[in-house]
Amino acid sequence: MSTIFQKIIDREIPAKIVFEDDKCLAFHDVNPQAPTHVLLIPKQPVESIDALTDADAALLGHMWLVVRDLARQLGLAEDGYRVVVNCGADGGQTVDHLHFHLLGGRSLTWPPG
Ligand code: DGP
Repeated sequence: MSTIFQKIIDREIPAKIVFEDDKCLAFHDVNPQAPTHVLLIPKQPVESIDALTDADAALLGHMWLVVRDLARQLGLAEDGYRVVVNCGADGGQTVDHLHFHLLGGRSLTWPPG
């Protein structure tokens, strides 16, 4: 089944895209929880962290480096930021396509709810 994020990859629905390459896509979250809230997703349809395989190691390494660069480009690196990946029902995952939340622009509290 095609998720809302697959529809964004396929340009079937609009999103405010901030980065794209052959492996991944980043766009602003529609319901931001911080002044900057961007989602980074792989273009290949991986459901969640739990669905990852050893073959995805290079993809994940690449995505972390994209997060690093995005944080710098969005002006978050100096003051800091948070990267969150929700997994499954108890983790609060609502879209079954792996996504990294990049949050910043304010001081974030801990622990999460
Ligand atoms: P999670 O709860 O971790 O599965 O986060 C899903 C996020 O996806 C949530 O913060 C809201 C965001 N989201 C859901 N639908 C859309 C959409 O159609 N467009 C955009 N830009 N973000 C969406």
